[in-house]
Amino acid sequence: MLVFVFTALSLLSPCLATIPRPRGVAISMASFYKPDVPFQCLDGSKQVPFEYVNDDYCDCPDGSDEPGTSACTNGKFHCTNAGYRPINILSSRVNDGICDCCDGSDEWEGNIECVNNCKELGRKMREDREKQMQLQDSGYKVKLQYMEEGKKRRAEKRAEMETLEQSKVELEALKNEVEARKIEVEGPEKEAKEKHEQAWKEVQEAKKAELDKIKAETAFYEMDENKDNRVDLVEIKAHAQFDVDNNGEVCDSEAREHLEIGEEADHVDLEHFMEKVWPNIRDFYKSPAEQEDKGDNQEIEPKLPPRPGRRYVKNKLPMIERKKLQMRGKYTEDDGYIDHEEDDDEDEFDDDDDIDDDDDEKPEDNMLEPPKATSSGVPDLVVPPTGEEENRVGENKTGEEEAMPEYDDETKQLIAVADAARKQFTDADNALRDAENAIRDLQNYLNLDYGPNEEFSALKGNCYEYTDREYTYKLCGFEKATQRPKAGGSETTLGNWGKWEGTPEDKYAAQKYENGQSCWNGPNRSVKVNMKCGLENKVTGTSEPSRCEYAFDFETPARCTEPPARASDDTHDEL
Ligand code: MAN
Repeated sequence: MLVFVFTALSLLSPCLATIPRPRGVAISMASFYKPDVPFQCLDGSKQVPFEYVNDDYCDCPDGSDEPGTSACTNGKFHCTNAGYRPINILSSRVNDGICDCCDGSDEWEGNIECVNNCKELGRKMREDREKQMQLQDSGYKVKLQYMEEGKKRRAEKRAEMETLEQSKVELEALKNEVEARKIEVEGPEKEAKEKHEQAWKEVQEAKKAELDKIKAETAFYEMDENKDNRVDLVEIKAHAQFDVDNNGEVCDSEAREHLEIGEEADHVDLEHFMEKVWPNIRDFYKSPAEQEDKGDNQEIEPKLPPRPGRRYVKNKLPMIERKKLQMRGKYTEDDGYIDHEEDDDEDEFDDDDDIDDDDDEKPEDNMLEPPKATSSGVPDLVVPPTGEEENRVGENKTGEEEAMPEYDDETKQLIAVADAARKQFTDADNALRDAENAIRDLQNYLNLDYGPNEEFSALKGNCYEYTDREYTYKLCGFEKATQRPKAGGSETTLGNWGKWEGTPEDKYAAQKYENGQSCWNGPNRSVKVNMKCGLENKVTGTSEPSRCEYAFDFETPARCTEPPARASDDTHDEL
């Protein structure tokens, strides 16, 4: 306040501010320039008569004898600048025709007329200073709120963390408990399910064995062409699949080997066939129909006028029938059935077996005729379905997998109990994970440095945008900085929160966001955010001082400081 008073006084009566001293000398130096004693150069190098001061001749090496002329190149001229700020200028600027001092005192020779605008400059300076003080004042009030909120937030997070740590312990115990219960009830459940599944498997296997038995019997009767209930060497030789050495015929030894008989025997009965022969051939055995079919399932059109809607299918004729027809000249391998006497021999083979009704096909039409029961007691053969109609074990009629029957009530009950225990376990496990995740988030929050008084925590979780001619930049406090082209296109990460990067004296003057997206042929992008006091949080400017290294200007109340007492300024006038 005192300074203001002095300033005001000096403005009112400038004469009060005059203390005798040579031109260009500050009041504070006046005592070194006493007119009645020799002048001591200020660097102490020599003494000269006082008349040498400002005589336009440079005597002192430090130029101190010529404060008010341009005689010394290294001299200093002091502008009093009453009403504004006193300054020192190089004495070479004295009387150089340019007004350097706002009071015009440097141009005392009158080469140029200088207007004294010190008052005006002083007023402007004080206004600016006042504005700054007001800004700091208002900003600091917000900062106080930030500090309070930040501290509160930290305390809340710490408390939350403690609660969660406690819940975590409890949840771990609960998880262990329900896990033990789960294991306990899953045992009987597993056992009961396995029992049921095993029983189902056995049923399936029995079905499979039954089917295999039918296939074996079918194969036996297919091979037994002369229907004597034996498969003999001649009959097995008719099956090219037993031609192991591929020489075009099934020789005796090959036939015997497959029939599992020695030199002395020449046939096998059904029992021997099923027990010894079938296991060895089941994988490659082909029914006569399959052998004839060899892939292209050719149809044999009869030469006789076909009945409308009927056709003769080559593989529908049992081999023995074909042989009979062949002997009578009514069948050739190339042409199929040939009729010379229209329809006269229809009864040679059963229409139902040999002719398909296109529109009215019955499943039985595709089956081989079962051998009739014989006097020797061979049972009627149950012929398995052939081709696509065949039901595989484990599949239903439509080819879908046959579903396992439902579990019995007791097993269902065990499953229900185990399901409930599993659910309890999953719930406990999820709750524990949630707690762990929340603890991690809290830890991340608490690990950050939000300033000496938590004031910067106001930036956490908030984003601020700034758009220049080309890009929209975004700063998300303590998280990341991005850039998006205005013309459209994807967002580029310029950096992720790194550290405070102010000066050693003022650590919180800048933030660094680093390790952004890599720059082609350059460094990973990074941003330095320079922070200064402002009434609100905002990015006020962005630049890219070097490629992929960005600088943001950011204003925040968190950077405002308690304004110093208003009296302390340097506009004091020299009295
Ligand atoms: C993009 C922007 C620019 C950057 C170049 C570098 O265009 O991220 O700021 O200078 O890539 O190739």
